[in-house]
Amino acid sequence: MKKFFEKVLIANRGEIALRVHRACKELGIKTVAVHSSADNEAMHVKLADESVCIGPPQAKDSYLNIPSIISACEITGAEAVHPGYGFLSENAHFVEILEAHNLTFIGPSSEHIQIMGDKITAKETVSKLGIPVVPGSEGKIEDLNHAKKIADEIGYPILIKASSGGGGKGMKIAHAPTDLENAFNLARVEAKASFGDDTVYIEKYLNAPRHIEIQIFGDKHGNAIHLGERDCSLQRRNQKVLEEATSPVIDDNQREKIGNIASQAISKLGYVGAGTIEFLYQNGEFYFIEMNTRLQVEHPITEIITNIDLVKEQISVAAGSKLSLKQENVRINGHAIECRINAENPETFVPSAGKIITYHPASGPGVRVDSAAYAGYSIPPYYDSMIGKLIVFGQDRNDCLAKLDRALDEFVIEGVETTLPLFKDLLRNNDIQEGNYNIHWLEQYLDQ
Ligand code: MV4
Repeated sequence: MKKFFEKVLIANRGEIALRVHRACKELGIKTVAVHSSADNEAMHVKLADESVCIGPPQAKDSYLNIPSIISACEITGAEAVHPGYGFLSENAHFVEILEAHNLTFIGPSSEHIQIMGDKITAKETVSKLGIPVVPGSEGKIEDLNHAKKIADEIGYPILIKASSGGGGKGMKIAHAPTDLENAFNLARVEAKASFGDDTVYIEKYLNAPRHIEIQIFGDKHGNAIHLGERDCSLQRRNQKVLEEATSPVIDDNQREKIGNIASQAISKLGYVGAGTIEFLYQNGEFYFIEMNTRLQVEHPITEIITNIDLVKEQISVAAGSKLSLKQENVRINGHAIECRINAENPETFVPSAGKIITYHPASGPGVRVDSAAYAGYSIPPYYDSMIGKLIVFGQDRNDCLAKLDRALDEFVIEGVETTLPLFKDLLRNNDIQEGNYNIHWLEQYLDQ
């Protein structure tokens, strides 16, 4: 077994810090946990070989505190940093600082993070590489007259998006020319307030698409592969709730076609590490919206249907190894579904911080639970409310749904409210059973 690094620092918390720790241990790599003073009793700290407290509870003072994390690397002698998702995972400045300290970032180059972080540059870059994009302005909108011209060309409804945005912040729809001035001004004001940058662009508004993303991987030798798609259409307020792979609406031919377009683009770009190319999918067509330059929360469903450990692969390519397999050896098998279990009221989604009294995760055939929770653990109020992920896999979608139904009956969490009951409700719904949903489905269902 190849080690790749002697010691890796994990710059994250919760289930993803544990997930990275597990991959490191299996590779014979020592781990360093970092944590805030609110996370002294956290599972990722208990399991790591060493731990360093990097600051007070607020993320900006601890998990986002770059000097503290660099110091923790120097004190412990860690050679590489895995950022997980969120926090510093898509921070190009952090990557530059690591490089200046001779530390390896387990992820892409700062240049690629920067390109994809600017949504106009990202769209222009991938479009030139042959990826289909949503019709819209080429580059930024200069003023209202420019907006009018573009909107008339592509036809209403149109969407105004912030170039520094992503995740839906600062988006405004104009259904007709009379809406345009208001939408344009509002989008710019919101973009300025949220990101300190009022650069906006325009796209044709797709009214009822699915959100389908392709997992890609590149190495430092110019190789790239794709690992199929994930359907992440079931979401509420830009937070994914349930994801599945494969998508109920994509067949093998479509997967191969969009997958090859994606991996060829990634190879030409020289992109290194794990990445996700996000598309809207409507009327049989894919339209690029954004690229994420990190490991994603929902990566386990891809691991299951491909039988590839994405975190080990990240570590291996960061150390300079070639991708462990070629595209023709990537086989997609069965079906996987992930449910995000949050400490929230299942109807109002109000966060429910506090102490977990009972914790009995589901298990048995076809069940994986990625979580850092345990009985007696107190969920701190400072971070996101995800307690863990229930991941279920079956031979096909129906088998997977049956196993999910059974696993949800087994899972018991007491002491805090959780979103577990929501998934039981969803499974009883005919549209869910048939895979018949789009990005608006869940919000409409919850409004009834
Ligand atoms: C869109 C769209 C419709 N048409 N772009 C929202 C988050 C950001 N990543 C992109 N988003 C959207 N862009 C065009 N041209 C609809 C959305 C959208 C959405 C996309 C993916 C998943 C959930 C969503 C929820 C609402 C809106």
